Amino acid sequence: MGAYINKVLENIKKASQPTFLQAATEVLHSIEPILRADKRYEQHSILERLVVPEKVTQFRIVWIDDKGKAQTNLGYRVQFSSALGPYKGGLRFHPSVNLDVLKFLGFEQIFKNSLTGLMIGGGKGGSDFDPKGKSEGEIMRFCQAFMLELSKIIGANTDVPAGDIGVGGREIGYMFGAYKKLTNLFDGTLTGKGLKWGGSLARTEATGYGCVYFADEMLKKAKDSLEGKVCSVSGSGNVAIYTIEKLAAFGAKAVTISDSSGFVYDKEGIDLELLKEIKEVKRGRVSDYAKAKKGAEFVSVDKYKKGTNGVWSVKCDGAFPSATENELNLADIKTLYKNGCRFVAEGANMPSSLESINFMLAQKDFHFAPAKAANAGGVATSQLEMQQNAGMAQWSFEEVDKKLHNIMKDIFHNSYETAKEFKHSGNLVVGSNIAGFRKVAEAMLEHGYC
Ligand code: NDP
Ligand code: 2IT
Repeated sequence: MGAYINKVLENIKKASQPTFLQAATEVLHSIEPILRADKRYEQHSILERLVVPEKVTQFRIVWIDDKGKAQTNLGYRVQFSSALGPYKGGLRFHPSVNLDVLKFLGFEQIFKNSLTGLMIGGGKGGSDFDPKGKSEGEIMRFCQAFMLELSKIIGANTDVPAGDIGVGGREIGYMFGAYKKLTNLFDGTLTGKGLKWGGSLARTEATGYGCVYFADEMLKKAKDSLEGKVCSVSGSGNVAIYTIEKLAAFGAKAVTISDSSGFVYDKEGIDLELLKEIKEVKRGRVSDYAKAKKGAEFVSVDKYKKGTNGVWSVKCDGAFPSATENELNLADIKTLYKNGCRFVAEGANMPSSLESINFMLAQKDFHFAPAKAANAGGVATSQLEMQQNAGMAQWSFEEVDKKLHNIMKDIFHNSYETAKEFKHSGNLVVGSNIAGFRKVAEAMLEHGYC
């Protein structure tokens, strides 16, 4: 079976896409037990088919900056798998976006979406556009220009994008406005919409809340709880903010936030109202938080020890990486562990390197909640938004939040039981990847070769 997996990975290596290769390596090796138990997957070339996106669209985006100059960016949509439903996944606006990054994100999305138990396929898109330092008018014109092309390939029953890094409620609003005008449709083609025009209550909070619900379930299984835990959180965007909010509701205390300029340590616990004001209203930086909050300390990235992420040098009981991929490396996890950290719940996509995952799985007294399972609450609630749109309904916050909580509990138990079934008790990487894979692979077998 190892030979089959390596053959598929060799083909990916040829494409020189290191981030996608990393994601595929983790998934393919961890599902080896089911490939060995059920030979149909190899017989019907499931892996070879699964690692190739069904369709990739790359397009040019031309927009006009405030000086009247035409600017050009690249736009993409990777429609990876429609085995379980319409393509579903976010849009990322960040200068690091390229096909490699979007293939990794789209690939992860297939299994994550499968784990939610809802009818959604996997996809991802975005642009190398950098929203930092852009005016409101520039953001709007970029979003409109992006939608000019994207609108041709998406639809409520075809492909339903949402937010990700650099894309929040404001950008979804501008894109929806353009989509509506271009297509003459008012439907559920984007999720994360505003509450007055089809958005779901609790979608904004869903990824962070979901990640904490998952961590709570994981700790409960180990006869422990979040109560009284000191937690380190990275990032300071959508996922980080609502992780911090829900941690407080569970009696835990988040003491860090970060961005690409540095991190803040606030021993007293992050002041959520201040953080929301700085990030959601003023669109500021974490250094502004340290300036405004007495006792909070800002450490800039140039002070980080080489090859490490400073935010993980803070002593904590548990860590919630919620910024970006590969932000928690082997040296970081060793520091966290040495300082007493005993669990990690991934809010970001692939924040931990393969080496750090292996380190966590090797510790008997450590609990690791992998991204595909732990951060699935965002996309799950997006699917609840699609359900509400299809029925022209709006559910209450409590109703959506309750459904989200139940989905996260189900994902935990499904992953936990699947790991046990395949003789890897407690290994949620194996459990979640096999549980996610099995459903997609079965659908592919039933659909025939396509
Ligand atoms: P936001 O844009 O709201 O926030 C991103 C945060 O991460 C910012 O603080 C940003 O800092 C930081 N960050 C981004 N890139 C880097 C980098 N290269 N180095 C250091 N810091 C960085 O995004 P989200 O909160 O929505 O997304 C965060 C993570 O969660 C991503 O991995 C995303 O894919 C994942 N995710 C998001 C979901 C959602 O519903 N939004 C759902 C599931 C996963 P700065 O401002 O300096 O760039
Ligand atoms: O990575 C993710 O799951 C997201 N960015 C959310 C995708 C969605 O469609 O809500």
